Amino acid sequence: MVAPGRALFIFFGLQLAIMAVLYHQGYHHQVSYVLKMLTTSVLSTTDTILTVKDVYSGLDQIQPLSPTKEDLPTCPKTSPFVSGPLKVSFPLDITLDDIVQKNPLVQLGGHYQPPNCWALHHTAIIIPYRARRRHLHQLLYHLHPFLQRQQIHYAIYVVHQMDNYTFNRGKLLNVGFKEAMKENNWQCLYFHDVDLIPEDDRNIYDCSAFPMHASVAIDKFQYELPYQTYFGGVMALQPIHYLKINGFPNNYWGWGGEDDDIASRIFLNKMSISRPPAVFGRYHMLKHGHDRGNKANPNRFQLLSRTHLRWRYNGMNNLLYSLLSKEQTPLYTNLTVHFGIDYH
Ligand code: BGN
Repeated sequence: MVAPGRALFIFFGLQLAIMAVLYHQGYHHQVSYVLKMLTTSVLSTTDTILTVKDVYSGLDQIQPLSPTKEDLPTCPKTSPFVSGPLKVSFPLDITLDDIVQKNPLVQLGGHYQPPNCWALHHTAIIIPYRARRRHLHQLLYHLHPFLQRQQIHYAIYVVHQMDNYTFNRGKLLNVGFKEAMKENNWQCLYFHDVDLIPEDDRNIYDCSAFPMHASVAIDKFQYELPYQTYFGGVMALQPIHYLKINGFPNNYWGWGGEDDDIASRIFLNKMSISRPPAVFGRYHMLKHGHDRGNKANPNRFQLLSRTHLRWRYNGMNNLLYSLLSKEQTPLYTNLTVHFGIDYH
């Protein structure tokens, strides 16, 4: 009699051998299809074993430890509050006051440090914004506890384009970078669309050796990358890398292309893009109609074809803006900017 464990081992060994032979005989597509099916089913089974939690669950256990900060231990590599898939749901008509009540440890300007250990990660979140109040409230409701689960030191900056010119996401992100770095020596910057809600807290908001594309599986795109070099939605860079590629281009007015441009800048600088596993990098996109002042940019194809010639002269080193106000609100730092008629 063969022990059941051993029989299973032999069975899988045989399957693998058969697939290797088939692959060798030219059945590449069929073999990769079977392998893909197997890995997705294994990953989805492990995912269903993990229970889907409320993003606030367990956070009441985070309490200040000792009275002197010097005595604090370093936070563990893996936070004990990280658990896996999270529920994405919001109370009806959330107000900012409700979110403040639910996040008592968040300080003015949307700053947070774990109260009982020294954080290993120091991350600024930059959100480009115009006229999406409900989405901003929903994102703040979810993102604050999401980041606290990860025991990160963080702050949230909302960069608000306050004029009637066409929306300019790239330029807003450059402003966010500049203003956030004036405030603190952040090690990592997350550039975060207002309508993307992370669905799994194992998607840790820290930086890696290469620029990171976090939103790899968005429900709107059936939880798959729309194309291989897609770098939109939520992405992160270390400051040194952001400056090396000269940040985002400032001259993409309207929808589309600025994310492809920054991806090109990364490749032109001989870096590659890191991505979390697709089961971690899952996002729900909040529904919205057409944004006024953000129609598709007809020049984006031509601009993109010239990135290799222009990236050195267009970005952080020619950024012009007027900062109308910088306001520390209880849940975020609000940077209001005006670009004027500046077509850099
Ligand atoms: C692409 C857009 C991106 C956008 C994604 C996903 C362009 C440039 C022309 C090739 N790029 O097509 O900006 O993030 O779709 O919506 O339009």
